[in-house]
Amino acid sequence: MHMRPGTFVLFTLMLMLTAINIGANSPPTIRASGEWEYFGDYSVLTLDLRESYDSDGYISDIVIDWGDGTYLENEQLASHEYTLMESLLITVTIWDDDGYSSTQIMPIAGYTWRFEGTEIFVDANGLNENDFDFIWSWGDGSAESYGKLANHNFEPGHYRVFLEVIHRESGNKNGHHKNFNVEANKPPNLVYSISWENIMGDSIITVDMSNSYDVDGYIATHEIDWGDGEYLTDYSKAEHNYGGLYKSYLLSLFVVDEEGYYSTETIPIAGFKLVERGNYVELDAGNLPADRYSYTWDWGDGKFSEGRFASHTYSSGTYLMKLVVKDINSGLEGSRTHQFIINEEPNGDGAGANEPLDILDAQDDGVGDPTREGTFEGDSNANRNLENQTWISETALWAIIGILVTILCAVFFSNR
Ligand SMILES: [Ca+2]
Ligand SMILES: [Ca+2]
Repeated sequence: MHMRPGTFVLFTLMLMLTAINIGANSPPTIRASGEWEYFGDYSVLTLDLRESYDSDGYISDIVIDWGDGTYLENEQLASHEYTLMESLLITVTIWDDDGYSSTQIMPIAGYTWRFEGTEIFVDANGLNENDFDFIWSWGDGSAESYGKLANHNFEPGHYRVFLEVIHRESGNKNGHHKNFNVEANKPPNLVYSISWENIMGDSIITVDMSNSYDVDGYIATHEIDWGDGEYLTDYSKAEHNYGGLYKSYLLSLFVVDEEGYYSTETIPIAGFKLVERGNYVELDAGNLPADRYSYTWDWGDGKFSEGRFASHTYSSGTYLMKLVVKDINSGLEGSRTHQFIINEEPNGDGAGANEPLDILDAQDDGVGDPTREGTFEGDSNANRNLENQTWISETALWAIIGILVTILCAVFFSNR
């Protein structure tokens, strides 16, 4: 085979050039800097790659992986929004004209938080604890490192919590701070509704406190004192039978948070005993403290009476009588209605309207107390810890007194 010398020289030169080229090409150099702007619930990072270069060629391709599933190609100056609720990794890859590439990774610090009372619980999510360090500076002089999950108890005050995430291998890092106002524990908010049903002459009340909440913790217990000696704990919704409701009661509701702070409300439950003599009625609403509760009787005929005891003389007709029992201080009230149907019954003696009227029918109309809803935002009273107050029902008190008397008697007689 004959080869012309010129062809051989060209071929050799090409081989040499290729070899020089392979041996000499440098991958591109990445120079990145970032700037943050903060906008309340999100932040914008502007990433500047314009200082990046290729020493022996030119940059042909740029890919930015923002770490949240989105990418951007061929921008040297790029902005991206972050909520900073988790730690992320930005990966920048740059290719040169020879198809060589360089990659740089940059962590982004972010975290979620929640408070239980004055204690913060933080979670940096995302990145792997084997490759990254997480350093939490609490803003009160203390700091701890290395975990994605951390918690810290504050004194009430204002704190700047700083998280720094460091990539161990490269040393690349990013920090992010959030400001917190830490306040003393807030009492829970009592939200309740009350509904009535009258079944076979019994008054059944349903109390629902399940919408109650605690802004800085959780509700640990719900308690109900029905006011008739019955007491219930650990139910947010419950039903109770007040029977014929022959007197008024005080229904007390409690919600207690995990730190023992509580909110309470006491609602009057209106009830009465009824005595009928012809068209004359006598009522007794029971013995709630007279200085704290008012009783208003709306006879349904345009007339009103006040006080625990009341009496009224009706003329013939149908009347919806309503008793309202009101807490003078709180304004909370309970009501109960009763329908009187009073007919003039001629007895044949011709005396007509001057005859006593007979009550033909006096029945509970089942209206009862309409469903009420209330919210309680807490007052100075509610800031006290439950531990400072002994809650004891009247029945329990008498039971304890009974036991004490029995013990004293036993001691007294055994010593004789
Ligand atoms: Ca190059
Ligand atoms: Ca609380």
